[in-house]
Amino acid sequence: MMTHQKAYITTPIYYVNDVAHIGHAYTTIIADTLARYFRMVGRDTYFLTGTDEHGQKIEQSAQLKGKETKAYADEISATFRELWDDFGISYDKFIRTTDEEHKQGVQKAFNIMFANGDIYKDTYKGHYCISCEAFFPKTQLVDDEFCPECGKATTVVEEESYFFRLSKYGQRLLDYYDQHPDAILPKSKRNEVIRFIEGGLSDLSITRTSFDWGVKLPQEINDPKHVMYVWLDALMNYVTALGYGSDEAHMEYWPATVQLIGKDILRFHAIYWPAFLMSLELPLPKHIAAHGWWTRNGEKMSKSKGNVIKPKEVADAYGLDNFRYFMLREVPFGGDGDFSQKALIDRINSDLGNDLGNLLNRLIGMSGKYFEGNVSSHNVETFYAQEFHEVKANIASLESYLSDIMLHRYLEELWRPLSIANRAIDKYQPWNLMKEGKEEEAMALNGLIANILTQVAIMLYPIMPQITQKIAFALGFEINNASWQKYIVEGRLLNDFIIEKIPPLFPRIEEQLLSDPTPQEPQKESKKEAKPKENAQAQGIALIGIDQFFQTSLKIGTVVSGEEVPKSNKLLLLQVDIGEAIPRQIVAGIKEWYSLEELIGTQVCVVANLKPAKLMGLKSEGMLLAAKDGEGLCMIRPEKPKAVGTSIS
Ligand code: ME8
Repeated sequence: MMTHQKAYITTPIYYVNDVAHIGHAYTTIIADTLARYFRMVGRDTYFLTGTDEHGQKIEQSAQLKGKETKAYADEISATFRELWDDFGISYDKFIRTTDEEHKQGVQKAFNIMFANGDIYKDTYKGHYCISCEAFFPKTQLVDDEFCPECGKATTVVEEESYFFRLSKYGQRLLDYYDQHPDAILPKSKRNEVIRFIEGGLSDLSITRTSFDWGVKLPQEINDPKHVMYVWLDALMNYVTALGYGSDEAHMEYWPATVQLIGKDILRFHAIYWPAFLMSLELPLPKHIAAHGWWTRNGEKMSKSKGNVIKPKEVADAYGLDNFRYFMLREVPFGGDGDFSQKALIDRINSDLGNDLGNLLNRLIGMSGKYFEGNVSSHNVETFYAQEFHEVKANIASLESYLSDIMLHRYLEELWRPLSIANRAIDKYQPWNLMKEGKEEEAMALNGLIANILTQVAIMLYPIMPQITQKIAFALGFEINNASWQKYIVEGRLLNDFIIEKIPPLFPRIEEQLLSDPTPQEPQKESKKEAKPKENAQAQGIALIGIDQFFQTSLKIGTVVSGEEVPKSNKLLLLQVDIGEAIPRQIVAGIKEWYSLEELIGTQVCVVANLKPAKLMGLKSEGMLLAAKDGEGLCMIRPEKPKAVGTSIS
């Protein structure tokens, strides 16, 4: 990976159908870590993130919220950007696919692919999953209808479409992955991709005509009813952000060094994307690195499941750097991880508090007590040669873990010098050395610890940029390329200095700081006082007029009958009388909290003018009002019986 001096790191561009959760934060934090590392080691680094704003999914989300699509995209895109700014994410560019330059770049790509014969026009007939923005052949569907990736109902699409000759690139892709065995990381994921390609690639439909929230085809093609398929549009962002198709200002950063993604979008990045690049005669990225899923009690996080964890809340409660450390240390890169506050607290108290923070405290304490804060590196090698050299070898081994994006291993290894230092204190017992008049040995021991902390702080900086600068401050230096060069590359020792007494960096956390709705982690009393809620405007909730409110038709209904939805743990199929000729059929995700007996014959509040939707293949003609918090869900019902069909206002 360290073969060329420039470094280009990318995250996926996130859909603006919803605000960021810890899965998004995870990808972005890994990318930020790599970017900071590359900058620290002196590479000319460019770090890209941004938002993916076109396609049917975004258009539908905006409609559901009653907003104009671009205004909606602006709003959600800004929340991503604000979160990354708040987190100090060191991106160089935040791209939006609604940017003009991006659209120009995508059109240029289309023209080139068209001119070289890789694009042709035909008719697409098949199934499309709007949630995944992906086409699936019938053979891959679950029960002939449901998306194999996300389980939602697909829609049948039959429309004129332009196709990309993906089938032409199968062998070239296989050859490429054969010659570049570390192009896909972790390596275990490579086999998955190869098997998929070997199964045969079909040509890819790359335009749509049934909606128009997307990049238009280039004028030269003269076919205005088509817009680009959102994945062609989105994948191109990695080069349009560098100026492809516009000013070409940063194209020298291409090919990317590492493109970080979640495993859900590996197929798009390891098959479609390189095929597009081959067609455009652009080099392929050095590495596509796919991480696993963060889940909640084993389930994928999603807003509809109510198990989303807000990254800002976690970082505010536990500290941003601690959160970063936890995410990278807790889960082997590529594997899935279940988020729990208990695991986070354990990491903070144990790895960070005991192993790292306490070591610094002991150094501050010992140098204060015995040497008026003076620390000297003289004689470190004389008295502690073995420890010193073990640490040196360990630090030198770290880069290989980073190259393979094995950040959990990197951190695991980085903790060895800390345990060497902690063990050295226990073994040599400086208080006894002082009693025995071996002051030089005691001073050299402090010197050893200070130098170990220096090296650990520098190497930990990309993961914990704020805390490590505080450690460096206590030790009298600043972490940057010069100090990396001096203490890591050249292996120089600290000059004599007076240690700065800083407050403990990782105060012990005794109990969960955020309320936690999961049954597996019983909710404890929150240590922090619940903050009073800000008013709606200050929380960023858009205010609406009364007329907008009345666009929603809310009615009193009575549940007249119901049944369980086969194979579903969540859904009930209810018939609800809202005063119309026949009861409405409503599929409600409330089975975890209500039995049919508890519902039939009772009154509920119904959103009566929702567009019908299909859930597990069943038509749903409305929605029941309910409220869910950490304790579970309850229906919203009239206080006294009311005639069915009564409007709620
Ligand atoms: O897929 N655990 O956008 P997206 C870990 N716009 N990571 C997660 C996660 C989870 N539970 N949920 C999301 C898209 N992610 C497209 C990408 S790129 C040209 C277009 C992370 O908003 C993970 O990196 O659905 C995943 O790949 C990405 O968010 C998907 O974000």
